[in-house]
Amino acid sequence: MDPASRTPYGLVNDGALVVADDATIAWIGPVDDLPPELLASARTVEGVDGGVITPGFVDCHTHLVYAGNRARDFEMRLSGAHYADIARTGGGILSTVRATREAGFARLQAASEQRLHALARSGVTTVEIKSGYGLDRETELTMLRVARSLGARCGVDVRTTYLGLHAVPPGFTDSEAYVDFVIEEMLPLVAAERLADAVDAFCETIAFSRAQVARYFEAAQRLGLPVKLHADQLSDGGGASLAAEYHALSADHLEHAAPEALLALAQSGAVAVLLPGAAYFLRETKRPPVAELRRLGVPIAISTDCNPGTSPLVSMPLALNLACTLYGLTPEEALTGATRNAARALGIGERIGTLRPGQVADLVVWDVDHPREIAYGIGMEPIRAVVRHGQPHYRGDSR
Ligand code: DI6
Ligand code: FE
Repeated sequence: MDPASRTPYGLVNDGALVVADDATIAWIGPVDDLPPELLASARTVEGVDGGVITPGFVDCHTHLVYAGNRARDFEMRLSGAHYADIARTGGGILSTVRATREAGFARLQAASEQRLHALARSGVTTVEIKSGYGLDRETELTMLRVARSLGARCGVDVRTTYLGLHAVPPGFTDSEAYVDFVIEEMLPLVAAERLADAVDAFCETIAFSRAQVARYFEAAQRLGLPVKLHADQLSDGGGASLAAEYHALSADHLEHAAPEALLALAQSGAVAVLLPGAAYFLRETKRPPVAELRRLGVPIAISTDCNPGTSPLVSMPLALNLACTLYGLTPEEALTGATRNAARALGIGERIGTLRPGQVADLVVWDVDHPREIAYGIGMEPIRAVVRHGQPHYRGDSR
């Protein structure tokens, strides 16, 4: 699918795709236009009769490294408790922090690996993984190391994000003192060990203020680390305009974003990452401003937000379905959001996310007649194969 072409979905009928020895796409187009010398020099030729090929999914916002689960919170919310109340009374994120601190590297790796395998089977070839359930020096570094280790184990490219400002951990009575600790000790350490590709923060009434996040972003940028933000998920905390001000790679969630902040977001070039799994699981009825984002031309990405508290979701096709049913995205927008725009949200759109020459050959071969079927199924994952760096990786058992 060539994004430059104007056919819906950029679909090429009766197409051919050539992978070079360096695992990039060498050529793509209608099979009738395939230069004969390319076919003659090919080492292997595979037919995908009747199938559809898309770029591999890029899951650009996950918290999949954690221990334990939050089924108890789920039960409490269904009996009337609110997410923010559970968080304020030591449940929520802090209960996952306790479990994650206790787990240690090996248990954390084993639990997280299962989730990443599930995502990979659902077509994900690149994943972003955040820290943020350690919130102390040792466990945050362990989380980032576990995240990095999972790439080779699951055959997925991993981008790591240091989520230092996720919650104020026990032992800090004052959130300012925790922000100081993160800025003075953690950011320099994470940067020196090259453990993170970016940093993130939770800008929210129950988490960190705009001023605190601004201070953290400045410190991160001085160390050369790109920033992104959990913006206006539960309330309007000025997150969208803050993300714009600091030229964040992405502003994520945005359910409660102020309409006047969106123009600044558009001008900043940030990607809006929408996370319908969290809206579904929290039964949030406030919708992100999709029409306004479209009107302003803000690229929209879709991700699972895989995490124990608000989105225990390990399927990208299901995330696409939720984006369509809950947010009114078209199946085509959802697919673009999970590939091209998600790659852009990670700052790696030059290398992955589309099918064009020069891009890495990360592909999904779908057992469908048309790409609209990818977002259509609820829990269907009609995957014939996932190809990573030009090599068949997962073989599906669809149909
Ligand atoms: N927003 C989210 O949706 C997750 N983190 C965040 O900042 C939730 C994390 C959790 O509840 O464990
Ligand atoms: Fe999140």
